[in-house]
Amino acid sequence: MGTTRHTHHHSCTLCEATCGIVVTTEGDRVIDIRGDEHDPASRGYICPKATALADLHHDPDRLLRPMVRDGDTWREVGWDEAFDLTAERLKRIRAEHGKDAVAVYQGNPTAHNPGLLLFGQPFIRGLGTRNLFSATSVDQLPQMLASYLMFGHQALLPVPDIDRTDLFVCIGANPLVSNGSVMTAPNMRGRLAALRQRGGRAVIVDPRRTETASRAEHLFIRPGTDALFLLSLVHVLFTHDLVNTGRLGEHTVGVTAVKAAAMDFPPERTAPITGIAPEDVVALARSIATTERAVVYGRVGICTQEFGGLAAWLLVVVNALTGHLDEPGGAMFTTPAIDPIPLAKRAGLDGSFATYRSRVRGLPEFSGELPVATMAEEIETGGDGQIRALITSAGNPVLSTPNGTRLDRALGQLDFMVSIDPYLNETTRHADVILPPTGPLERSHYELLLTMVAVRNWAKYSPAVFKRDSDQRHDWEICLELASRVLGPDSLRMPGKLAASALERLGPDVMVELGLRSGPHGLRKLAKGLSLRTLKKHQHGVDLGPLERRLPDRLFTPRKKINLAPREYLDDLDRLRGRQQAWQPGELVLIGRRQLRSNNSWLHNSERLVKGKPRCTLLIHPDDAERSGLADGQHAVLSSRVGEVEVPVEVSDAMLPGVVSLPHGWGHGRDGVRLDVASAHPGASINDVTDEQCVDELTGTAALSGQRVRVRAVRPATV
Ligand SMILES: Nc1nc2c(c(=O)[nH]1)N[C@H]1C(S)=C(S)[C@@H](COP(=O)(O)OP(=O)(O)OC[C@H]3O[C@@H](n4cnc5c(=O)[nH]c(N)nc54)[C@H](O)[C@@H]3O)O[C@H]1N2
Ligand SMILES: Nc1nc2c(c(=O)[nH]1)N[C@H]1C(S)=C(S)[C@@H](COP(=O)(O)OP(=O)(O)OC[C@H]3O[C@@H](n4cnc5c(=O)[nH]c(N)nc54)[C@H](O)[C@@H]3O)O[C@H]1N2
Ligand code: SF4
Ligand SMILES: [Mo]
Repeated sequence: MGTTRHTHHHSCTLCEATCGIVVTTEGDRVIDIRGDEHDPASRGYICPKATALADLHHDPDRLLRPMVRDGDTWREVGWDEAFDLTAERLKRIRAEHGKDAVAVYQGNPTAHNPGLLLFGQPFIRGLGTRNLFSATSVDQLPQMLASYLMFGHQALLPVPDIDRTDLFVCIGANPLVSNGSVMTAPNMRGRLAALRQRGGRAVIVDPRRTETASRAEHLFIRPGTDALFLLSLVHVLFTHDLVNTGRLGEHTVGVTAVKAAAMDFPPERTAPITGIAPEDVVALARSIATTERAVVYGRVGICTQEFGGLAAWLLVVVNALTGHLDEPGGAMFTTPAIDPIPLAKRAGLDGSFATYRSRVRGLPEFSGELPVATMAEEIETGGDGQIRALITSAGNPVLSTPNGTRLDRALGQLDFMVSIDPYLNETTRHADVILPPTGPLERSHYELLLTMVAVRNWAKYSPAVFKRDSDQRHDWEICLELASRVLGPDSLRMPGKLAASALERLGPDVMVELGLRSGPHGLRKLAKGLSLRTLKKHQHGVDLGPLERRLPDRLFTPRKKINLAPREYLDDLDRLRGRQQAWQPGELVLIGRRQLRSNNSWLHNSERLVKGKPRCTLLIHPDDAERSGLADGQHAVLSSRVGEVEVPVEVSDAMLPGVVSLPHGWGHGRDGVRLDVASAHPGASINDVTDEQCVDELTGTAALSGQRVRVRAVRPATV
């Protein structure tokens, strides 16, 4: 009825690509979401998930007011009541049982939410508990550890310079579906097509012929064996005289130690284990070394496995030994407009490793966090330091961490749980209080974290699309309020030593302004430098150019040297040597997969993203299907030491024989969730099968990939 339409420029914050979007609204409705053609990074590209931002915004299941649980029923309460109750319970538990009795789990959307990053972190760190957990330990922890041990800072992650490389070696990542991770690069399909067009190559190393692999050269690898494969690559580099550390040679220590370590792993010895033929290893090593602009990149597949630590280290080693570190077309470092590293430094977040260990299983701390694979047992096991209360923020660990069934049970035995989350889902149903934050269209956005790992330097600020309701709270406001009530009004000392009360009025935008001005592209450095005002004028964002050489200046190691051979890794090689067994016939191992129309566990409540045939299927090679008496479409029971799920099978020769694949993030059939659409498309949770005892012993990262499983037909196939 004559309401005017407005267009807003914003970013999709669902995944790391952070594509620019144009949102058309009419009154309080989203009418349309499309790609912003003038966004310097995404240039009009979006994936099908962007439109789901509208579904999230209008989702009748989205919580808008705090909820308090009374037994099995929930009631909406005012913010004061919710905060009072939460603070009172958390304070009492801390007073009675000590700081470690309150645990925290932070999930993935934290990374896409600058308010939560800037204000959540100080609150959570301020609790002073050892029981901090996050999705990091089911994800990129090994890569952060490598950066910490080799470059001196956990956040100094190398990024593949995808637009200038001529050889993209991609190990354990599927960027055509994930849209790139630790590589903010919207439209990977376009970028890989451009690579081919300029005569370049992409080589994918993966146990499945993925969407990315089917458009590139592909080497099948047995899950969990990447460290062996990479050591053989290093072996060939040395034995074929292909090592050339280039410009950074004089800033690198440990080359001899790496050489000595690799000599035990000639490709002939590792081939029967990895499944990659020696001649393929030699050819690839030669290509990497002789292509001027080449890069070796890896992600989730190399991290969440038994030797994730070693594999993440060796990726950097190969790039360094072939002169592709910090060189155009290689593995480079960004120059973000707001540099999070000084911020992290001030918050004491440079990194740390194994300075203490978890109480029950002795898993190492990383940067003040313990591996989430141990969270359930830390709740269940009595004694000093037992977890009695849990704060979850932007996470759904019941679906996203190994042995979700056990965690599900353990959460039920907590004295108190509070969740900062917009949904009543598989995890938050255990909470006593849910504090729902504003949604992505109701807050301003500056891309703080992902500009650290983008393939070009760029900056963008977007004001909120919708003004939030006066009775809604941003994540950062929730964290600030909790900090003030649980830890005291002056507990949050942010950069610049502003007290909580001052920050309350200022919020993340002011932090962005301060960060921009003091950053490398800021007003202080350049006459026409960046400030919030200049960014507000450039609503599509500002391109700050291609990545530039940053080393050795950007190194944070004591002597400003790249440490190619940290002791931690050399010591872990013995464990790897002990595990060099060829595969047993009939052995079956599990890997995961991601799907374009979903994002971890929390986008299945959008009808347009879940419609169509069920997607939570078990991919299995025809030979394995036949041996198990399974036909396409039939239901199978997938089982392991910890549990079993029933899933339809999809017979596919894209799988390496002996490997089956189930996507993660499904399993919405649990009682008590308020997810209308998702509950009608529940699927099964892979993490009801993954074993929380399987970890990379070096880093504590969950070894989700490569676990032994069994598959049997629900009913034998009829003949
Ligand atoms: N088997 C297996 N397991 C895996 C993986 C795998 O590949 N295989 N992948 C792992 C990886 S890489 C990751 S990152 C983890 C993800 O693990 P999690 O982060 O634990 O899970 P998500 O599904 O991302 O859950 C996000 C939660 O945040 C809420 N949320 C969304 N936006 C916001 C917000 O702005 N503020 C707040 N406060 N809450 C919000 C959602 O409602 C949801 O409850 O899963 C891991 N688990
Ligand atoms: N559409 C969509 N996009 C997403 C997400 C999503 O859920 N859906 N999640 C986001 C998140 S949180 C993240 S962290 C990123 C992840 O981004 P990616 O890492 O690019 O995504 P994955 O699909 O997990 O890719 C891992 C690949 O490793 C392979 N793999 C498994 N085990 C092994 C192994 O032992 N060795 C090797 N070499 N490969 C192995 C798998 O087959 C898979 O192809 O994606 C992000 N983007
Ligand atoms: S790739 Fe899709 S989900 Fe990711 S930011 Fe772009 S539009 Fe959003
Ligand atoms: Mo992730």
